[in-house]
Amino acid sequence: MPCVRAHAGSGAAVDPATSGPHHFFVAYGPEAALIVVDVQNDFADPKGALYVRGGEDVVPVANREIRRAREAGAVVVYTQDWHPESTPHFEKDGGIWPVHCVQGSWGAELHPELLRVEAISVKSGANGTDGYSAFRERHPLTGEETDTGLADQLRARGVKRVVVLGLATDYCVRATALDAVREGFATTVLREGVRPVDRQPGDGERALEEMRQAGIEVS
Ligand code: VGL
Ligand code: ZN
Repeated sequence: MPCVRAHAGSGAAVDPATSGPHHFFVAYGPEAALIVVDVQNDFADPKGALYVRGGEDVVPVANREIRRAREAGAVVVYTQDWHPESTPHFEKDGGIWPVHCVQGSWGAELHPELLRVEAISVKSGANGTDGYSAFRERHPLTGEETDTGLADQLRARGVKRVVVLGLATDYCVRATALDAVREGFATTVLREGVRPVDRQPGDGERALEEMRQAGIEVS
């Protein structure tokens, strides 16, 4: 870890985590929230049931952003995909996915290296919903939608803008970011901190383009 110190005379610290060419500097403040989407073993560990290629690489990015967010007084939100053993979300029950993130299982736990701070926790995918968005649950068979209450919780804390990272670009990150912008939050997706499932090649890139079209900043 390189040491961080001020340039003589300038008073400006060089942050090694954000000074490289691939790092976009997201500014946090008390009016911002960082939403860390589904950085769980089943997605982020190569032994996970629905491992997302490169999923483990988002952990250090998430940790850097969590630290920066907390230092600036921003709210942190951890989301977890949280399914019952049987749900129309799973292929064995008529859906499309292998069994993953079953409530209380190892796969549903947050990655062990993910930094834990005081935060809002949102668990979605219970009661047979797909649980892609942190803001809204949708049942795949009935189409019924229920609000998770996250938008109101954020507004109650004065949050105006959200930064989203995590897994996976083409599912939970996409759904969460699209709902965030619909709820009126200025929304940024941190490209370095997301990875796609890519069921079809290019799904991740298409999701990022769709997010841009919806007014989301993809940085
Ligand atoms: C997710 C597929 C199935 C996600 C959740 O977190 O993006 N993807 N369940
Ligand atoms: Zn799921």
